[in-house]
Amino acid sequence: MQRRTFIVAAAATCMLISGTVQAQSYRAEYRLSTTLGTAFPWGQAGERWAELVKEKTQGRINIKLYSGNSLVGGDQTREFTAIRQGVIDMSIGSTINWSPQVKELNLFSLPFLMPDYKAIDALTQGEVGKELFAVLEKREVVPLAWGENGFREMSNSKRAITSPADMKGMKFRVVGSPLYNETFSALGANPTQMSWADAQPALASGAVDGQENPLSVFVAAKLSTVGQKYLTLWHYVADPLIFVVNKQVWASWTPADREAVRQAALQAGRENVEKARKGIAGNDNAVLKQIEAAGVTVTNPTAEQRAAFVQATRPVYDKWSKTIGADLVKKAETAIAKR
Ligand code: X2X
Repeated sequence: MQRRTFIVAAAATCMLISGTVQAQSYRAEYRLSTTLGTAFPWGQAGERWAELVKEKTQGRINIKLYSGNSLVGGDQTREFTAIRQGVIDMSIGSTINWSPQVKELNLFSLPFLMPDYKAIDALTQGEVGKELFAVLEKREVVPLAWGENGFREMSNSKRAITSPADMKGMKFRVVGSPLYNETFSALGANPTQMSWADAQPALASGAVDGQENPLSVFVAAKLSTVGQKYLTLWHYVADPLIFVVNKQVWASWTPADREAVRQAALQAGRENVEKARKGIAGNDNAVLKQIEAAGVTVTNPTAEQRAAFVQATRPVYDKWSKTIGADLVKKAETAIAKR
C-alpha cells in the first residue's frame, strides 16, 4: 500500500511539474509577420487572426503583428527562412515570397494557369492545396489555412499595354523567384527584383516604370499617386496567402490551443478571401471605379490580345513546370479543367 501511495504521489508530482513547464513554455507574446499592413486586406487578416486567437484561447496566446516584414529588415524573400529559424513565430505569407525556398509554391506564378477565382479555389481548396501543405510540413512549418492577396494586374507610367510589344524595354519591378524575371523578359520588358519597401520609392522616382500587384494593393497603396496611370487587367497570376506557425512554437501549445489557433486561422482566412475579392470579383467593380476615378486608364485585353501574352510566356510556363514538378502541375491543370 505504501509503495502504491508513493507511486501515485510521484505521478501527481510529475503531472504538476509538467503542468508548470507547460504553463511556463507559453511566451508573453508571439510575433506574427505579414508583408502588408492594416491598410490592406492582408494586414487586416493578421489583425483578425490575432483577435480570434486571443478570444478562442481566453488570452493564453497573445499575438503581435509585425507588418512590412519588419522582422527580416523588409526583405520579404527571407521571411520563410526566418519562420523556420524561429525569428518569426507565425506568418501570413504570399506564395510568391516563399517560393525562393519552396519551389513548389511557384505553381501559382505560372503565367495564365488560373483563368478565374474558381480556378484559384480549385487549387487551394482541393488536392493540390493539401499536397502543398504536406510540402510545407516537410519543411518544418505548420500550415493552417489559405488566404488571398489576389490576381496581379500590371500597371505602368508610360502607356496603355495591350500587347507584349507595348512592354518593350519597359522597366518593371518584380519580386519572388526568377520566374518573374523570365516572364517579363519573355514579354520583352526589363524586369528587376526588389522588395515592396523599395518598390514604392522606385516607382515614385521613375527608377522603374511599372509593377504588378492585386487591385486591392494598387488602391490602398495609392499607386496612381506615384505615376501609375495605366493598368492592364490581364489576370496573369494570383498569389494566395498561407497562414503558418513555427513548428517548435506549435509543439509548445496544448492540443486544445493548437486547435483554437487552427480554427482562428481558417476563419480569418475565409474572411480574408472575401475581403480581397470585394469590389473586384464578379459584378462588384467598386475598386475598379475608384481606380478610374483617380485618373487611371484601365485596359481590358480582348481574348485575342490575351492570347499573345499567353503565347509569349509559354516557354517560361513549360520550363518552370519541370522545376515545380510535372505531376503537381498536371494535377493543378486537371483540377482547374474540372472546376
Ligand atoms: O511585394 C509585393 O508585390 C506583394 C506585396 O504583393 C507581395 O508581398 C507579393
